[in-house]
Amino acid sequence: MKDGSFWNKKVECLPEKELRKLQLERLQKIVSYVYERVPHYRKKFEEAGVKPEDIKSLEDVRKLPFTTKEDLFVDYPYGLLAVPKEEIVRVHTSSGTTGKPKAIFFTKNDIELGAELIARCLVMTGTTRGDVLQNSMTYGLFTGAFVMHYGAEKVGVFVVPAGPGNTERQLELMQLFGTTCVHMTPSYALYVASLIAERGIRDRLNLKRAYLGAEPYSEETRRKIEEMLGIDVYNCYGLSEMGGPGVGFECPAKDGLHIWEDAYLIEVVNPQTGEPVEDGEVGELVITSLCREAMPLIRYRTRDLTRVIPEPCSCGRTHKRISRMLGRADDMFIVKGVNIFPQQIESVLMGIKGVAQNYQIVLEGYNDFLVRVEIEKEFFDGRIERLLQLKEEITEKLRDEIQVRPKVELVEPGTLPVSEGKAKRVIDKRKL
Ligand code: DLL
Repeated sequence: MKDGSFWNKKVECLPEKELRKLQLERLQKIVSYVYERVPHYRKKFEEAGVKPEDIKSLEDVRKLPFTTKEDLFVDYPYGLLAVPKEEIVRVHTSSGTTGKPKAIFFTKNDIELGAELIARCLVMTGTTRGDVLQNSMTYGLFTGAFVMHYGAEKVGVFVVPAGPGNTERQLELMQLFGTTCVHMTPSYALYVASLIAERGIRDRLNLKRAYLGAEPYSEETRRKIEEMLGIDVYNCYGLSEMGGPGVGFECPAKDGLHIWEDAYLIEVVNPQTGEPVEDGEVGELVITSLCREAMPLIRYRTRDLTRVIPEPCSCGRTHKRISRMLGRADDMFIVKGVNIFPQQIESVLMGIKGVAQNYQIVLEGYNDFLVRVEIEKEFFDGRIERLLQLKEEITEKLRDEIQVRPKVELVEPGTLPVSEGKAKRVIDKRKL
């Protein structure tokens, strides 16, 4: 493990007992706070027959009803606002697959909280004053860029607010300012890395680290990007509803994401029943924000699937770790009765030599689906045998992983649409 350092060592290494005590105090406070200030919460608590004073231990959180995405649309957009409107200093939105975007409000303290948590994440992974962070997430209604930006500035990092896209310009900026770290989605990072390889400019860059998040990706993808660029890749998890990126972040051990538990109380539940699963078992992540002011959420169902890593971390931080997201419950698709997550496919593809950076999954019917894969240029040199062999290898490895044999189509690099933000990997023709 490489040396990491601390932004707020006292809190980051708070002994377990004190951390739980702090969480309980904050939980009790936030439950009373929303009960008093948000009629929708009061109504839900009353329907569930629970009062703030019933929360006597952290386990008592289970007495409280879940908050779901649907609750964010009650008396939209201000239905869950817990402060007078004058206290709002910013809104971020997150578009679901359909309909209206979720609107998430921030007070000044909420902005400060996001910056504080990101500051911990950056310093933990070795980024500090003197570093140059190229922020290639979208600036705007999306939380991704702004929250990272404020956190980086708080640390004293030199931020290049590049935004996404215009990859030529991204490469120019990297060279001009000696960018040491980038913040982008993993799908875009794969594309940027492929362009850097194609131009042969890796040695002219000063890149050391990439913070990749906003969408699920596999360990194989991390490894591939690390190898292509000769850097360390850290996984960054978050969601607008909880204030954006930095809810969970990898430390230099790169073995799970620490959740900042002084700010978030997490549970992992069975997505069907809502019952808690054992530590170490996969389930849906449920988060209660303990410190947010404008719009705290109680037991929010993220739909993200993960598991708690029960062992203590070698970095010394006491805050619980979760595994990288195994996918979103909503992203799962069923073919021939088998449940498949896009990430299983990604993980197989990115581990195969010859596979390039991009792929697409096309759901054609309920019994078959197609995986389109970009293959390294050198495979298109007329040697059909080699191509067919690779196609067979991909098909077999996918079948081993998912138990269904997909159709596989090999295409040249640059054929599939490039994503600059969150990638759309699955085309569901059954719904078109
Ligand atoms: O994506 C916040 C963010 C920005 C996180 C930048 C990291 C970096 P939303 O647009 O509201 O917010 O989307 C949140 O994206 O519930 C997950 O399904 C997915 N997601 C975010 N980070 C990761 C990650 C931002 N590291 C939704 N791994 C979440 C897997 C992720 N999925």
